[in-house]
Amino acid sequence: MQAAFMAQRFQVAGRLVTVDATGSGNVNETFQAIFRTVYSEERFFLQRISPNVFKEPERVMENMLYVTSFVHQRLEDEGSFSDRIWQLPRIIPAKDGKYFTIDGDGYYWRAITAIASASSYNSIQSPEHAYEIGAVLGHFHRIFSELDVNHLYDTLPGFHITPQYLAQLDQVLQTTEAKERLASSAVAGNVLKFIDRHRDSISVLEDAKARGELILRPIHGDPKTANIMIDDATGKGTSIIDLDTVKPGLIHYDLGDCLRSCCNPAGEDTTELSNVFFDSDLCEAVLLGYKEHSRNFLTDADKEYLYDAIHLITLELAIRFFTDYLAGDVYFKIRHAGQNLERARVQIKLCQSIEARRPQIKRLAEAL
Ligand code: GN1
Ligand code: MG
Repeated sequence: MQAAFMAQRFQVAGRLVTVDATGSGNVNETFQAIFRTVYSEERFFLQRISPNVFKEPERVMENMLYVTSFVHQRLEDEGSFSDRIWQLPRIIPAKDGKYFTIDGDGYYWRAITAIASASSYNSIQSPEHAYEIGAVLGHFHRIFSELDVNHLYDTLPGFHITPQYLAQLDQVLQTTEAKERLASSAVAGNVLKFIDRHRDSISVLEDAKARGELILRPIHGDPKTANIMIDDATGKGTSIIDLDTVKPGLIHYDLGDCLRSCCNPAGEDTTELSNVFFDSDLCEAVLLGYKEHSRNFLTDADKEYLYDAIHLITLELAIRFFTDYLAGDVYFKIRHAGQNLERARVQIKLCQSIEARRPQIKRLAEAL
């Protein structure tokens, strides 16, 4: 098996015991590998970076190296003052000293340490879990804000620039394949109608950025529930994982993405649409954790656009899943046909629920 072969190219002591696909993540191929020596064991993640998504994998790894080196130092410096041991995975170098290795077909592989005795969840487990997710995002935003944005490559141009996703949808809609898929499904037609009704709100964050009200800062890019590790022993958040999309952006992309993910108790891959809604109590818990651990990092302008961010990033993900469904599933991995359309419907249902709770969400933002 190729993953087993690639796992042995990294600087890990001992002999390979198993390497299993984890099945999580919508973009990269991820495996968990176990190596053993006569007295210890090491578990780590082995990943094949998606070439459909990341066109410059070396830059992704350079960003990751810069971010992890900087953050590890900061976590150590602050260690004795903090209420817990904050963690961040480390890149395991290949045997030749590089931070990736390339297989015979040109795919990039990397190895990343696993955060031990901690778990991540695809959907929220409790209000305490929501608070801890907010705490982790707030903590890392505070530390990430000290990174020099000029040192970070934009590894995914257009990522979270919502008007560009809409333009891509419009382009895909011109293709024969998309027209056929649309014509054969009333559900797809309704998704498109919903998106069409929201065209006016698509550039709300980009416009605020252009007016200088919101500024570029280092962001995580993908702070969904599944990317936040919770310590099994204490129940506290301990780490944020998946550093592929750390890059300059608006922190609203992160806040919106984290809240759309955490506040939908059904999770984003459910097929039970009736269970999907935006839970504003969970939103309050996330924001409380965020506020305490970011140490009041948000400005008034940041708070002003919080509702828009939650609504927009949810709508954006609906557009992204829907576009990929129409294009023949070229970006997000699927486990069954039609999954990207199902995912788009979940985000639309969530968007409707966010709209219905606009006053509550606005009040929570004002109270921050
Ligand atoms: C993708 O691969 P994964 O699961 O980490 C995507 C995010 C989406 C997310 C939705 C680089 O993340 O933007 O919000 O799926 N990542 C990329 O689950 O496009
Ligand atoms: Mg990701």
